[in-house]
Amino acid sequence: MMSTTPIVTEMQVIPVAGYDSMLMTLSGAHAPWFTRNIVIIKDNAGHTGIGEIHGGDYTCDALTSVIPLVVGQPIGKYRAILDSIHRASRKSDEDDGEGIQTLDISKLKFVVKAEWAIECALLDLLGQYLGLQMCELLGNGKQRDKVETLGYLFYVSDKEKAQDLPYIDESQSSDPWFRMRRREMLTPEQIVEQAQCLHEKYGFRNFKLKGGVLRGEEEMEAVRALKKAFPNGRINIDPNGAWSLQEAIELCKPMEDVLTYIEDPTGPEAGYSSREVMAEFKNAVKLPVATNMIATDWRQFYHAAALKSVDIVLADPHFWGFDGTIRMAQLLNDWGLTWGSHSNNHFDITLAAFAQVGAAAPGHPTALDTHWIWQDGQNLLKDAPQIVDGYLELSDKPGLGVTIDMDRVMEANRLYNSLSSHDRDDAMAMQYLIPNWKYDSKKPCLVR
Ligand code: GKR
Ligand code: MG
Repeated sequence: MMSTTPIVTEMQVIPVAGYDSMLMTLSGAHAPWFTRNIVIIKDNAGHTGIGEIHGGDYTCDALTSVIPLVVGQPIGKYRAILDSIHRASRKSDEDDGEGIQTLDISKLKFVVKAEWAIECALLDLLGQYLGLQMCELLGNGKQRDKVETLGYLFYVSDKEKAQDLPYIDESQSSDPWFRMRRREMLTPEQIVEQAQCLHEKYGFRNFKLKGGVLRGEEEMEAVRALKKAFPNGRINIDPNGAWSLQEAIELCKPMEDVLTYIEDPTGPEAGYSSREVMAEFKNAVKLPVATNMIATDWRQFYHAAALKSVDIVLADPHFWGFDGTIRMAQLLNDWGLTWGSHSNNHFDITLAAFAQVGAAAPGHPTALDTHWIWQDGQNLLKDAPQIVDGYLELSDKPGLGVTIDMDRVMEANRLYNSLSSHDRDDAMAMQYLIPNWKYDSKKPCLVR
């Protein structure tokens, strides 16, 4: 009889919430909380595997509905398990296929694939069974021991302007970054202070400013100030497609010696898709172009690659899966292009997963995005990975290499259950700043 790997005995899906700052983006202002779904899978060898994915009832229901396809299966057949989930899932009637090329965040749940949290948990179990780190099971195996990450800078609004909303207060913290991250930061000087504080705490030398908030010229002023403060630093900006093609060219041409890359400068316009518009942008401006908006699946990537619209694909494992992300990293490396990862707000289980994919990506990935600095301290792990000297450390233990803290998970689940809505809605908090504010993919959120 063929020998088998351990059998899955149990799969739990636990929705959780954590606290956030009033971070500003094209979509509006982050609410006081963000939500995620945690998957915990146990096997009959006594191991526990974990994964984390975006929050909300849509993703939670998708995960819960496939539990029967996972329990009872041998972990070594994880590819067949994922295949059975793909075959069983069908496109939602609400999913118009646009993806997030206009950063309509109500569509994010269609770009995120719930089953990648299951893939993570199964690879965690398989790694523990084989005594190998998860990165050894991906692509060509481990490429590095630590993964470069960037300091993700955000404009932050004054939470006192939304007094009904219970934003977390850390003004009494002994940690300078924890105190700073909850207060208003809207000027170029404050963005530089933010970067300096992050450099002190985590050692970042690379920074990305989330744009789409103020007028493009004002945001470029902040980018110039950052470059002055960190002359050897790699500085990027991501306005999430807020600028028209003409505006993007005018803003970015003078920045060719300042920016390292520009992320999603433009979106769809005048009947052209953002893949076409970004190709035209690339003809006009000598800057590498990154995206997490116009290539979020293989079909979109086919068109983006055919049009040469991008140089850097920020292929996030929550969109592409672990196997898919590394497949993308290999392909980009073979073609002389660059892989990196996008992020949304997340807990430390996702941080540990970023360490594993970052360690397995071949070539020279660009420093990975992570929102975790805005959540640092709200750990769901007993041994959260650390960012030291700008690098995310990789656990040397097998699998994902970390241990879940169930007390913290259940606390985060209680917070989730206390919320009236589980979906991200950046218009809600934004309306405290600008009454009747409505999302417009072509207008920075504070420009109305
Ligand atoms: O978390 O507000 C945010 C980001 O703006 C997010 O929505 C984007 O998906 O960070 C992301 C990006 O790089 O486009
Ligand atoms: Mg982006």
